Amino acid sequence: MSAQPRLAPKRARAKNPQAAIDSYLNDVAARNPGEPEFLQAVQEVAEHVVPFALTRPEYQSLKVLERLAEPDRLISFRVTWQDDHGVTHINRGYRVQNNNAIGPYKGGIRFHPSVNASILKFLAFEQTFKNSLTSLPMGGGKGGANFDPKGRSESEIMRFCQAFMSELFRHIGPDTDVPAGDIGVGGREVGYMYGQYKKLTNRFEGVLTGKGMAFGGSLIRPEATGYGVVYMMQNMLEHMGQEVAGKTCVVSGSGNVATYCVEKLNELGGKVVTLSDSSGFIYDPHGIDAEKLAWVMDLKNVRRGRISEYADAFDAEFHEGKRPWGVMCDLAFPCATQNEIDTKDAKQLVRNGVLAVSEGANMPSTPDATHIMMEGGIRLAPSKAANAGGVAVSGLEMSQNSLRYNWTRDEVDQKLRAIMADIHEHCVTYGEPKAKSVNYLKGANVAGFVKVADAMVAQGLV
Ligand code: NDP
Ligand code: 2IT
Repeated sequence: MSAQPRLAPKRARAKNPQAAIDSYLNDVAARNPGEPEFLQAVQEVAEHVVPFALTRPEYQSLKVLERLAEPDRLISFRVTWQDDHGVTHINRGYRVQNNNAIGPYKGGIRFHPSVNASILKFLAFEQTFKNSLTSLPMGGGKGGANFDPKGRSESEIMRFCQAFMSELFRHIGPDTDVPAGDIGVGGREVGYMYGQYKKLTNRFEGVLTGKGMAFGGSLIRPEATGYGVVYMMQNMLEHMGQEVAGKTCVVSGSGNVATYCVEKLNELGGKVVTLSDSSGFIYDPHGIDAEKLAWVMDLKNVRRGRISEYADAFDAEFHEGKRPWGVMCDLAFPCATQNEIDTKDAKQLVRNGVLAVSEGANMPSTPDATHIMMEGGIRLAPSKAANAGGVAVSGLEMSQNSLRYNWTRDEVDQKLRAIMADIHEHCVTYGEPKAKSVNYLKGANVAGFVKVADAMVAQGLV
């Protein structure tokens, strides 16, 4: 048989782009009923990638886009554990291995009560494009469980992580699939999962990233996502002849991504006036400086408290049940969760004259909100580009584990800055550089797609 891919039939090549997008999305919708988040993620990519794929017949004949939207594997398993009172609990664990055309599956683990197949399939799909953008050899995957860590004791967290890994270990490996953290999973949980993996396999290897520094972690990995989100913003602002210094910034969330985003904004002379959690947001008109940020990190990582407590400790307002997008600012950084900016929020951001948005959370804006912001003149760095710094430094952690060596903080930070600058450049190249405003969404989608698609074509129908 010829190694050359077959050309698509003439009919397919002549298809008009909108008809091709509709047909692709209808097919994905029919195969994945009741999975709105997954469909949303595919839709966001299809808008730009389907028309691009129409120009390459081999992508069509080998159904590259269709294969990308059908995970290689979705593993679902029971997680059984006992709480401190001896009560037995059953949760559902997952690992979605979306695509490994350019490297082992790679992506975080989320522990949150909302976790289901749709959310993890959306995240694994996004991760495939994001990892490609980093230029490092990593495929796309995501995992998690519908476990709520809130209010759980240290020993309950440990037992849950061990129970989760007791099944996951047989599906992962340093050259197969390398998980890391995400919502509800940080250094503590990665440590417990690593310990259980080692116990079960008797192997000390780079099977997880985000590990502690004493057992194979990388400097800057905890900071990387938040720092990267700000480096992306810096690159966008430079492109517009602007800078972070002196800008008022609104940040949502108060976890890993949000807090290191604030740290970097402070370092660059920005003024951050909000943080949030699932109960509401705080508004501090004086700015969340380094001292207050240290207090927040202790609140969230040690005392495991609520952001409302900030308003009692400092001269600030707490807005219960609200999101921060109505607060006047120049720059916005959604760093909590998916769909946290809806059309109403987007219109408000446009009305407030916001210059640019850098998305720290995965898919934080609804599709309509994204269009409203972009059409309203806001420069928008989509999550798969803006938050890629986290997985990029995970990739660097894998490199260091393979080398059995550690780079310095400065070496890792320099590499992270270079990767984010490169991602920005790719977005500009593919995102209509001649137009008045760069379409970063289109740029990220197409640039992320090309490398994966070409690798899939080269590897044949597998
Ligand atoms: P954390 O668990 O450290 O923090 C999550 C924060 O978001 C908390 O403040 C949490 O509030 C809030 N939050 C979570 N769910 C909701 C919700 N449904 N409504 C409102 N607020 C919510 O997670 P991370 O900081 O790691 O992750 C934040 C986002 O960044 C996620 O979208 C994640 O996928 C993305 N991301 C993370 C990376 C990483 O390296 N960690 C890398 C790239 C992207 P509460 O405590 O009340 O739940
Ligand atoms: O969404 C993400 O990119 C992450 N949660 C980080 C994944 C990783 O493997 O570091």
